[in-house]
Amino acid sequence: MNHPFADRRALITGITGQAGSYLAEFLLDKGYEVHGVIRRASTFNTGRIDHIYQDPHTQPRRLVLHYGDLCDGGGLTDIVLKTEPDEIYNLGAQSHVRVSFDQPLYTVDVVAAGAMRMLEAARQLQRHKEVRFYQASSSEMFGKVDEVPQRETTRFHPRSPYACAKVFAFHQTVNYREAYDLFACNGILFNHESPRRGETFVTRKITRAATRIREGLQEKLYLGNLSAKRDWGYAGDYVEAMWLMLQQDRPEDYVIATGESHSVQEFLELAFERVGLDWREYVETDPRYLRPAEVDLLVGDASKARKQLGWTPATSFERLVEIMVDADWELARNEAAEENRGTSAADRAAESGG
Ligand code: NAP
Ligand code: G4F
Repeated sequence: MNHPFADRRALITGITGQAGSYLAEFLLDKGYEVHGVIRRASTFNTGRIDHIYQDPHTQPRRLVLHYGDLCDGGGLTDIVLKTEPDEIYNLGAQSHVRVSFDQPLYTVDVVAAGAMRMLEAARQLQRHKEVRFYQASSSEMFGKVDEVPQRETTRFHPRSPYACAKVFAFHQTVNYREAYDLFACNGILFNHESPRRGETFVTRKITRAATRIREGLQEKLYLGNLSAKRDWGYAGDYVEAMWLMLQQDRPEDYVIATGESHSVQEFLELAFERVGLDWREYVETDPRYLRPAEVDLLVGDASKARKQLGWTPATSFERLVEIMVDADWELARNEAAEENRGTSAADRAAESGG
């Protein structure tokens, strides 16, 4: 097949994460050769990309993985200079806000210094060839919000070590653009979710629990603050915006959001309703999930992206909840079936005196 982007090469940090996996699919579909940075782990961590890695249409060598770590600048520079990408997407991060209060310095190393290490590597590559850089900035940077809705010009007021680190990375990205003429963009993305969302983020925690409770695999769900409001979109829609930013004539920063905000409780209501349960009977509050400083309300104004990139989100909040619940319900049914098979095997063994 003749792809218009068949001669393009992209490098993604965080390729094994939620957004990285959708972005890799998106770029491979466009014909890109995709390189990804993965961490060495004692267990498999490529579950979200195994289906594309093993896809015979992706081969030969259209998806290549390299061991690396955002804490290791030398290794990252080697990868960038070796792969010579046309586009770099820096999505790698310790991305959990609550965890960043427990591991502040580690979070800063990966998120803030990590972005800087990638920018430095890009700057070195730029001596030989043009390269474009995408930085995964976050609506968490708005924190204790200065205005509603939040747009590109809204003042930052970060409320966690994670958000402070993202603010640093944001400004360094702008600085490399201005100081070194690097084509570098910040995508200020509001929360995006999917069936591939990590299970400790609130949406996925809810959809996993609702479906597991429905299938008799779990009794209770323990949560923190139910009144926080977020602008939740679908991760599959948001990766296109990242790519579009790097296809423009000039590098700029863009807010990517749906423009709608919903509380954690609204998400709970819809998810439990979808499986025919009343959430009030199953949810309890656990102070362990509260944060030392909370972000109460996020809602984005993506009109710049709509006008300049032609980007709009395709998936509504209600549809997002359905997609996530339905995917987790299938998982829960399989788990329940597995458990029954295990039980009946054990019963048979007991009956036969085994
Ligand atoms: P995610 O699912 O948590 O994925 C994070 C990725 O970073 C994983 O591939 C992870 O590898 C990798 N990583 C973590 N520490 C690393 C290190 N030290 N060196 C190299 N790689 C490392 O996050 P996501 O939801 O896809 O988000 C992608 C990016 O967008 C992140 O930078 C996040 O902060 C940012 N962001 C996310 C949202 C959102 O709502 N999802 C909104 C705004 C911005 P392992 O698989 O090995 O853990
Ligand atoms: O799902 P969350 O952990 O996501 P949060 O903190 O908004 O951060 C996510 O979105 C950011 C973009 O705005 C990204 F930059 C970041 O990397 C990450 O992807 O929490 C959402 C809300 C919070 O207000 C939290 O306090 O849900 C509340 N919540 C209530 N109970 C909970 C829980 N959050 C989690 N994770 N677990 C709970 O039990």
